[in-house]
Amino acid sequence: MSLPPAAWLRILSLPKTSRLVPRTFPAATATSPALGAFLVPPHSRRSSSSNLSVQTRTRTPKRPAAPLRVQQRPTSALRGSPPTPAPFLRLDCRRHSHDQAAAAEMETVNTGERLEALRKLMVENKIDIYVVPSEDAHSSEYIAPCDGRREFISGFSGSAGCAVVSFDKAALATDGRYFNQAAKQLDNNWTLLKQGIQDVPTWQEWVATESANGKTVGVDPTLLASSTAKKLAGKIKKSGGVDLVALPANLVDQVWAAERPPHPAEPVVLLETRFAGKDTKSKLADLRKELDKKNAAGFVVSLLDEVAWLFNLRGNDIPYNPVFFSYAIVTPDEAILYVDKTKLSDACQAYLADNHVTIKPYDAIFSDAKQLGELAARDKTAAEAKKFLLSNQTSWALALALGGEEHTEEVRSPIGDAKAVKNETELEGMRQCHIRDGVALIKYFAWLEHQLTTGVQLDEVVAADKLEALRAVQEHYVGLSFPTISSTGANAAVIHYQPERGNCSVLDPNAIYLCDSGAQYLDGTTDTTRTAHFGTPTAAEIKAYTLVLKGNMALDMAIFPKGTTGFALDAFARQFLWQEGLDYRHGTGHGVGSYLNVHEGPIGIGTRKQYADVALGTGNVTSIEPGFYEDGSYGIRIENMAIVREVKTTHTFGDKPYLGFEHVTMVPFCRALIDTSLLTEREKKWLSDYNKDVVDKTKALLGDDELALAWLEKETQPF
Ligand SMILES: [Mn+2]
Repeated sequence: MSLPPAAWLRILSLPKTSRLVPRTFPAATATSPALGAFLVPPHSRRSSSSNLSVQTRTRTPKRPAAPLRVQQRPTSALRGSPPTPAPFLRLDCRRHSHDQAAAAEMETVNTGERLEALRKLMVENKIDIYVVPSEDAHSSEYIAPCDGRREFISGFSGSAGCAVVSFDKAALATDGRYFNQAAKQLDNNWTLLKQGIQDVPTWQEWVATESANGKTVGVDPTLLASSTAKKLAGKIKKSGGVDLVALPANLVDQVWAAERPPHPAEPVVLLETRFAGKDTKSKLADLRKELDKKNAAGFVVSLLDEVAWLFNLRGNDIPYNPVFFSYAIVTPDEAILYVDKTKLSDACQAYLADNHVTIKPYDAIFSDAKQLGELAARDKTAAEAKKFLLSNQTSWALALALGGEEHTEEVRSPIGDAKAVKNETELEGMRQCHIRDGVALIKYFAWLEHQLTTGVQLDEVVAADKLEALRAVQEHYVGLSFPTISSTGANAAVIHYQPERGNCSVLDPNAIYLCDSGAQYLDGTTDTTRTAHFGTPTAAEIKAYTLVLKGNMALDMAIFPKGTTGFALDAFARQFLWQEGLDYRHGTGHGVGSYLNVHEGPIGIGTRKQYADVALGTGNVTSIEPGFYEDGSYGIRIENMAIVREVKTTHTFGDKPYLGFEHVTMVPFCRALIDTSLLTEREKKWLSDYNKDVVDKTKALLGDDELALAWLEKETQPF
């Protein structure tokens, strides 16, 4: 799966001005310069219909651009689900599946009263314009329902965008993925700012223009990165506005009041060292070494997956991401975890005590940060010498509390860097969970082929449900790692397609079927895409699939010296498409967490120059996922997960280690879509070896599933 923009912003931890574009996304937009980082703009949809032979109900998805991983909507299942007892956390599948109560989503919301209430509060707070970002206080890729402020005030439910409100105007900025959806959902109080379209202002420009003649702009500083706030304040002043003001209370929350969903309070559990591979003591010691190298006063951790990784804890506060609301501060002699203590099991508390971690309430981070900032200010020499390090996605509120630029320094997170280098336990977990995940996928494709070739009608969500059920019985399964992209025919060309229950297409047995899905297991996180055809594919589909597969194999087989970046490697995957004048508008690979977020930085493989900033290294895990999309007709993507390993080479020019990939995904490719005549002997051997590997690792786990055994045999014949 590819990533949503916001995620990449923080994942890459690059200066905002130079972020990578997430995979699906359209060119950078105002809300998030990263939009389009991993993915470049989606193809503009063609109006001409495809020549699909069957009556596939190809419809525009309700959430066209929903980033691969979309924000979940609150459902009754979500609110009512009792927490599963420790030690193993089971994510509520309903909450984490495509079973969103999404039906009402595309309806226009009347925002008149909400805006009126907000404007009243703006008067009371002496501001003229109010900014409502999409993000939560941790720059999360997915947000909890209680953080859906931008959706509440504007009525627009897409995952990316920014709402800005003045006394007589309201504007919603979003990117190309969401133009249709926003146009449908916004009522006539709102102007849609189509980001990336020529002459349409970014929301920052809109705010700057509207603030001319001495207007004051307000924002909740917990929801804006410090660097974004700084730039915005500059623009406002430059165009004649007064300033950007950090308001202590969130105005939208006050309007939302009792209707606002509660802050999640899901249990937090310990991830045993047999899965994590390294204890918190050692991780803290490594971090302190980094702090020492940088002569830093401490590191403030505000990204939820970084906190979860550092303390070997997992939670369930955010859909698909096993994280929990928290912050942490690590200094040379203290480690403080800010979390609602009632969420922590006894085992967690004992573990934290054993690792010399102090627990404080979640909200106490701000007063503590303030105190630390004041201390640093008092001690002049120390203040001169030592600053607090912050990830560049840390909120403006935290940076302000610490005393602003004078006492803080934005860096690429040392925890993010450490987390991306998996230890041997995590790597083995990654291999093992991909075998179990492969078993589920093999059973699924065998079942699906049988259904479709025997005339059974299935829609995209019903099919995805079956896959989820097959995964759920696998050992160490916790939940899905993102909403399954189950797409037939032309829907497969919509890179971030997400089928909607009860309102999606019926699978066309004679069209391409693309399935991009993944799961969370205690020992790892999976993300696999396979494209299949259960009937007679067209020559164009076969050609395109074969070119994409060749690209996947070429990157998988690449050997490169230590220091090589994902930017340099990207062309390995595209070369065969390029030779035909074809390409795809998304990145080629993203890092993945170990039973953590499916999109994880700082590494990645793609064409943006920012991918040149971080070299791939031993222990990194990345996806390899080239694709090709024929709008209105079909889409192809083939995604394996791979570990970066040192390889043996005849020489070692430059006295450097040479690196290569070890794929861990174990699911056969679609034979009906492979044109063998386009393959070299080396590629045929690679495929035969891959198939043998898949059979060796999964066959014994298929039990007496005759359908799966037969399908596996059929799909893995040597080339
Ligand atoms: Mn992926």
